[in-house]
Amino acid sequence: MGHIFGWEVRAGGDLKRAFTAVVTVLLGVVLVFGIASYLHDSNRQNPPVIAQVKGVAQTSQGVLPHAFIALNTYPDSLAGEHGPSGGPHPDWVSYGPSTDISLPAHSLVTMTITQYDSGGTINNPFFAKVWGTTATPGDGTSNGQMLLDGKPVSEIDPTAVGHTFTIHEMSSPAQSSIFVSVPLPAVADSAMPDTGYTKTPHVITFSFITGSAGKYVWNCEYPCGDGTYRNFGDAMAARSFMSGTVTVA
Ligand SMILES: [Cu+2]
Repeated sequence: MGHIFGWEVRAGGDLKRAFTAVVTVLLGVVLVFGIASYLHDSNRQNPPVIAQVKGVAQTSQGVLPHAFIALNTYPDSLAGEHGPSGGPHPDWVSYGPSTDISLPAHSLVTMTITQYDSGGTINNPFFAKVWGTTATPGDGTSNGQMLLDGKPVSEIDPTAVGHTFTIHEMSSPAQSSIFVSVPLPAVADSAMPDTGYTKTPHVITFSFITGSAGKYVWNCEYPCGDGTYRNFGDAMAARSFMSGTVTVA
């Protein structure tokens, strides 16, 4: 007779069978916890970045609250929402501090993106152009432009794109339509340090007007996810790196 977790078992075959059963159950538990923690990590998200209203602005739709929000684009995942360890894919490119953003309804939103990543030729030059923006008061831009490192532009070199920030039109009668897309130029390879981030990122500022409350999605349209599917894999094929949600409330 032997005892395994209080069960009386006969020596020999029964003991072996009981041992095998216990090991199988333990392996199952380890596997389930492993998968759960992987899924938890891969869905890790910071709280949304919330645009802050600071005063009002004169716009084509009259005087509106003027909200400001800032995001960054990184050549890895070490500075954004995946935590200082970078989460499950520290070498994947990412937006931060979060890929979920929240904007006030019926407002002028001015967004600044600081772009630390390199890049290359975009597959679709449509996304090297600026779409859907309105003039940012006081910075010299017109409708359809963005401010790039202090200069108003309506497009960038399609052979030197780092990422895009593209809020997608949602075909729904229940919410206002928004389509905004801005290209973020690549930092030159010569300016990309071996470790840490470039001291000379590109700074892109643009504005757009929100409508009534709604939920939208955005993503990067430059195939920046190394790997499979002609660089549309990895970071481009997962949540919380190059895509996220826009909540207008
Ligand atoms: Cu990208």
